[in-house]
Amino acid sequence: EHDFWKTQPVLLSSNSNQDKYDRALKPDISLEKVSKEFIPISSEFYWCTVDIHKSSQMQELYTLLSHNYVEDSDELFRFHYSPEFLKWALDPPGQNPDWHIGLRSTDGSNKLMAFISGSEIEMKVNSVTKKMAEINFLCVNKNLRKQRLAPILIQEVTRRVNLCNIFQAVYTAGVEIPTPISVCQYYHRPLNSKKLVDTGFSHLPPGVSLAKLVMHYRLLPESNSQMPGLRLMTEKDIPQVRKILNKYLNARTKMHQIFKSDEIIKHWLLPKKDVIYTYVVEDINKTGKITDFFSFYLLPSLILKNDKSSGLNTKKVNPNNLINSAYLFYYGFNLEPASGVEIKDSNISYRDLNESMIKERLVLLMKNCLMIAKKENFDVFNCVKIQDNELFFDDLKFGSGDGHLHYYFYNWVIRDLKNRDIGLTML
Ligand code: EN5
Repeated sequence: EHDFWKTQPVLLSSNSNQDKYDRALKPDISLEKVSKEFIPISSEFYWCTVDIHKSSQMQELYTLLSHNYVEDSDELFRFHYSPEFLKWALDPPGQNPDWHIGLRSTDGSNKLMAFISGSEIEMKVNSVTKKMAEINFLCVNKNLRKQRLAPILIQEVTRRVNLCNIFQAVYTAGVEIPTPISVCQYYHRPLNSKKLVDTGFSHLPPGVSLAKLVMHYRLLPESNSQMPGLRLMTEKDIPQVRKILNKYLNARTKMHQIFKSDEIIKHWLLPKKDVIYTYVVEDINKTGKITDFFSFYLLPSLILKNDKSSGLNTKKVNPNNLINSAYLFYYGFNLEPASGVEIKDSNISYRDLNESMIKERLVLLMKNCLMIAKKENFDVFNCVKIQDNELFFDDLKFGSGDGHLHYYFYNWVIRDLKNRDIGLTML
């Protein structure tokens, strides 16, 4: 059990009471002491870095993930990241290309059999600010499972991260390994009930007709809840969005990225068709002043079992074989000028605000978000129970899913966090 994690700087159980928190388990090591050699690997494979700027290599990564990445517990759906999405997710400003690590076959085919990625992220956790590696897209070809390749990929990315003088990492997984800092449930808001029921993503409750269900989840765009001044984010909005986001995360959560530059906000939030959608609310009385924003990304799921589909067996992916899921990314708001609310002291912090004011604003903002996702033809709107998300679930008819997202640190000990203290969204 956990033969690999036993050898790593992670706590092995959540009830291992520590005398000290907010600290590393293993001290930093100097550059000379970090191995300059690849982690040894079976002769069936060789190490490579995947050049995501070469379309042929990006295509190989896309294919590996499309056939072998994360599925739900019943193996009905598999995440289907597009090449454009992967380019966005894997190439933030300052990205180290050596942190796109692959294993290829030595059988003569050179086929990409496994992958892991890292990117540098400035994190604030409780009161400590630290450079960490954000690890994602760990994937091993299905036919090679049980060969213990994941521990080797993790050790190789650890080595390459250590070479850059970074000794902590943050990562998420659908499964439980030693030891989560928080376990957060997925929530779903149907937008296209017929397709969701047809594909087994959701079920008709007993005694409820499809027509009744469609009615229940309808979103009327002509309702009085449309926020005036709502529009797509543009370049000019970047500095204001950055300020709102950093302030919101710092005030409302205990572990989050610090968005250090406008360049980083531009990368993560400026709209990109079929990848990232960000909307801002511009105050109609003060031209250009942004009061709120929200964003979501497109991550389709491939339908694996369906009479009408044959999954990936055909050469091209049939769009009918995909569920178009929107995932909530970041949001934030200034409460001062919102909905007639007057606050005398402009330095008032979010913590001092009545929870119900935050809830009211967020329900309105997220209702607008759902209406846009519906208009953009998404089938379902997903998010995890982190940040202030639980405040809008009931009002906006989100229901809990059967999946959980576990959050982890490597070589960093903290006391468990409540779901609402998590301020990091990973792709
Ligand atoms: C990488 N760093 O399990 C980490 N998804 O609930 C990746 N369930 O879609 C970690 N099983 O509940 C990813 N429908 C971990 C998640 C892996 C994927 C996963 C779950 C999340 C999911 C769906 C489909 C379930 C199919 C059967 C689900 C119910 C929807 C229903 C709609 C109406 C209101 C109630 C909920």
